[in-house]
Amino acid sequence: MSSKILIIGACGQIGTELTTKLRELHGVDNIIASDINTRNLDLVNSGPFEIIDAKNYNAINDCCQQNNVKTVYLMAALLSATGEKYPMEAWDLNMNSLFHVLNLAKDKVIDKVFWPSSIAVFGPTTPRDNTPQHTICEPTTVYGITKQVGERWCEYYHDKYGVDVRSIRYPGIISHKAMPGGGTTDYAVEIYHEAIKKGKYECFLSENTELPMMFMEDAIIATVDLMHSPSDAVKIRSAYNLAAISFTPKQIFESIKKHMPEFTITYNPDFRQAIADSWPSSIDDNSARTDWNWKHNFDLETMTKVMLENLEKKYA
Ligand code: AKB
Repeated sequence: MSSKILIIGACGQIGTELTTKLRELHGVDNIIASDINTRNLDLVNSGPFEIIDAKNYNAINDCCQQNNVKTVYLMAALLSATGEKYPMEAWDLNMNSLFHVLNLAKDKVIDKVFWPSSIAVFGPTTPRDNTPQHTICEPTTVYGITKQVGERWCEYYHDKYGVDVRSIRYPGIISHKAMPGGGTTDYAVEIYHEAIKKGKYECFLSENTELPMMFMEDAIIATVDLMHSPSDAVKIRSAYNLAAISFTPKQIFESIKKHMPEFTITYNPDFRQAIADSWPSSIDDNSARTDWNWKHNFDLETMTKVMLENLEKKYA
């Protein structure tokens, strides 16, 4: 049986587009998409799909053993805002799912793991501008703590057990297909939907809150390129800083307004403001650019154009 790739959390914002890309690259039959439910019917009905709870070691193990899965992308997680509401659930899901997959690699059931980290590993004591790869990480959210600890475990499993695990510290990801859920950077997706649907948006962050962001197409290319790089090129086994664009709510609003002059915005910061304030405004990703030739393609203006064009069609 040819070796397969398993995506856990395939119906989520990144999982959805990662599944499509991997199906294109490796053939539909070689990619097993999985999630805890069938919330994305297009994805569920267009290739192999299994219901898998990322917290269930036996379910992941059975799927890998029965299908000759050799690579796992673990995309299931509770994000920063949801994690603050359900701290123990976030810890439970984010940590145990990672241990399950790392242990399958340690036990040689699978060969390779992708696990997403995040800019949430940083905290208020981290240098905010052009945040270095190696710097102070004192996260103040549960999500950030799980990502920071997860990075330590990834590096540990690589160094002690030879596990081929690879990771990226994703910034906020913007896409027009699946919605993000429970993050602090979600406003940068919601704003495009509301612009098209209602012509106005109430932002839960203040107008000058600058955060690192990236268009989905770039995030998917980065993920696939990192996973396809030769092992000795992947020098960082915790997680790579990754950057594309940084902007504030005011700047994204102005970018949309160029296409929709009637669009209006109001600001009503909530508990997510404190999370955003603890994160960097821009990221130094030189290690990724040097080690595996990462480069981004989308800036704010090109992203706005593609987002509005696609959402206009979606809501037409
Ligand atoms: C979040 O806002 O929680 C995520 C992230 C930056 O990891 N999008």
